[in-house]
Amino acid sequence: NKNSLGLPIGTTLDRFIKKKQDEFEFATGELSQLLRDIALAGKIINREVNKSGLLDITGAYGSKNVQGEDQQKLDVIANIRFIRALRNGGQVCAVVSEEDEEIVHLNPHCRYIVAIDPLDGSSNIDVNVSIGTIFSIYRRTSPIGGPVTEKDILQPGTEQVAAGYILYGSSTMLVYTTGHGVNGFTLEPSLGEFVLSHTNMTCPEDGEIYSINEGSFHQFDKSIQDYTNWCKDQGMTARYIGSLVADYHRNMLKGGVYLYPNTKKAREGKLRLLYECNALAFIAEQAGGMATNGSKRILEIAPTTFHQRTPFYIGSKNMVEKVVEFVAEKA
Ligand code: AHM
Ligand code: MG
Repeated sequence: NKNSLGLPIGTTLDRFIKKKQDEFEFATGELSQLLRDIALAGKIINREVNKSGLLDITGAYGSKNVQGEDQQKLDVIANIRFIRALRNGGQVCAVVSEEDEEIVHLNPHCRYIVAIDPLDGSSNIDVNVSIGTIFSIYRRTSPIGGPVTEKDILQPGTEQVAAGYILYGSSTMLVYTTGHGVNGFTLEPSLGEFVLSHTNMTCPEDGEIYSINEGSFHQFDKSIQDYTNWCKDQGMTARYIGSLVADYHRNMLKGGVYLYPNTKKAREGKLRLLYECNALAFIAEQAGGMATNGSKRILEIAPTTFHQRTPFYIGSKNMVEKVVEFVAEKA
């Protein structure tokens, strides 16, 4: 029941991070603090998510909450909470978020940049289905103390220092990597602590599950249409929650492939490179899986804009390679 660090199942996230810092990884402790801040934000968002069905009820008493703020949608609340936690934690100079058009500038004397989707799976928020938070951490390349530049933000995924996600599912989990394997922590609600539950997570090389929104079939390129038909010929299982984190997480554990291709409506695909795809691609590779846009490794795509989209194929290695074969044949 011990992982490679000799830490037993049940170790709290805080202790795990501390132990890693002591042993080899983050000399200054700043990254450790940042990871703890993200976990704290996750717990706060988890609390909001859990009572989300009650928001309308409390809203019925008036459109303002106790602080006099207007009642807001959960994804907006999550963004506010997340950025507040990062600001108070004091390790981050800038945030790029799905919820903010522009960069959010925090403390210029800090080293780290965070890219986040505070609450992904927006169509599932109001219907009590799993949703997630996705985050990537980068080191700025410009000098500490000066203004954060566009170049600091537009780094390829290979430069991630750490990345992870929080899944608000039947239980709440935080999964992250710093480039030394992937570990998963489950929130123990009565303690309010994430505890180590999944050590050195790996993704099976093969699987039976394919996850794609087949309602858009007629909008796919022929290669992806052929691929989904091939999946059916193989007798595979279709699973699609419509929540990237949940779909990815299931496939990583069970073996499967997730596809969000370019479509006639979404010509570049739908998902965002900086705060949706890169984090999951880093985790997938650390777990022995693979992530591509069809012709290029996701982590090597050089971003040109903050909110850019990309076709996204991720999951079990052999299954993603099969998708690449189909895409290459029709190119
Ligand atoms: P969002 O950022 O607006 O929530 O959109 C991202 C979500 C993913 O979680 C999910 O995989 C995908 O959109 C589903 O899209 P679709 O409904 O087109 O299948
Ligand atoms: Mg999103």
